[in-house]
Amino acid sequence: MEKNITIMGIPMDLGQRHKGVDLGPDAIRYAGVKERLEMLGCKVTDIKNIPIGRAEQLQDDEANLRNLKAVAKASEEIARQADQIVKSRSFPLILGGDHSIAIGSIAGISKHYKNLGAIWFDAHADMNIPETSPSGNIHGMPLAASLGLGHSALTGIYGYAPKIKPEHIVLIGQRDLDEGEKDLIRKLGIKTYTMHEIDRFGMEKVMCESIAYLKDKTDGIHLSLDLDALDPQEAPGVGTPVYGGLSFRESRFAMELLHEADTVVSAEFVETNPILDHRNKTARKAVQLMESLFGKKLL
Ligand code: B3U
Ligand code: MN
Ligand code: MN
Repeated sequence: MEKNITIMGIPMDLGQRHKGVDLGPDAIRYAGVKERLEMLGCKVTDIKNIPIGRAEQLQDDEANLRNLKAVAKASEEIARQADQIVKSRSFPLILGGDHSIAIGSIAGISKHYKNLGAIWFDAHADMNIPETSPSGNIHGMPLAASLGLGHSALTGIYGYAPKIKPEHIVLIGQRDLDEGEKDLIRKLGIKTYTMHEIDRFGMEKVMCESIAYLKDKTDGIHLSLDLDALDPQEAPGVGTPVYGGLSFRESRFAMELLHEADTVVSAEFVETNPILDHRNKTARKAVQLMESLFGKKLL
């Protein structure tokens, strides 16, 4: 695992309807992310928050794509910044913000890899396109957009498409998929471990299989972790909680196995919403997961 880490905060809330997710990066900082990773021996730089435009100033009324222009504009800037971090040979540790930020982060990072892999921990699949989305919220679309599916204003971010191939993606923790997403997952043959498979086989098998599946065909793995992958009893500070999720214990074990595998090259922790949280516990869990990802041992 890389020891030079660059933290970038993205106070993005335009991809969904809840106030407060824009405060996610600062909630995670308040939970001590920099200090805790430094205690592990990492060299950590925090480039602070990337400014995100206000929706009101950017008129955008595309069909079933809320705040399209504002999200697209922000995505270009996120891509540029993520690109710079990888260029500087540092590990991009991106703090959201809603999950629409993944459109920009993957756009900036994937440029540096021939075959970027992605592991997507989420209660959802984020594989909607405007035609299938029940909400019009772009945070339900970033994985589809990265695959080159959906509106060209999102698929074409940073001047190229697609950013990632279906056979280089693993979905973990799903329990709330829309019909259109299910069809697309089946059609593209995307490797998916829903909560059913996690309960049936256990996290160890799921992670070992996922890592083995991506190992030889990818040259780096991007970790995209939506805090709503965790059960809302343990991580209540998210906009769209779904019961029956991962325990903190399983999630931490997954991070420990990723650390051992040593193939994660970039990561984002998204959807932390301190307004909906209890005493910042979701942000604190996020930081503990990061510690495990970067090698914290229990003994
Ligand atoms: N699939 C639904 C709900 C959703 C997606 N991502 C989150 N919620 N966080 C949608 O609106 O696309
Ligand atoms: Mn998500
Ligand atoms: Mn989600």
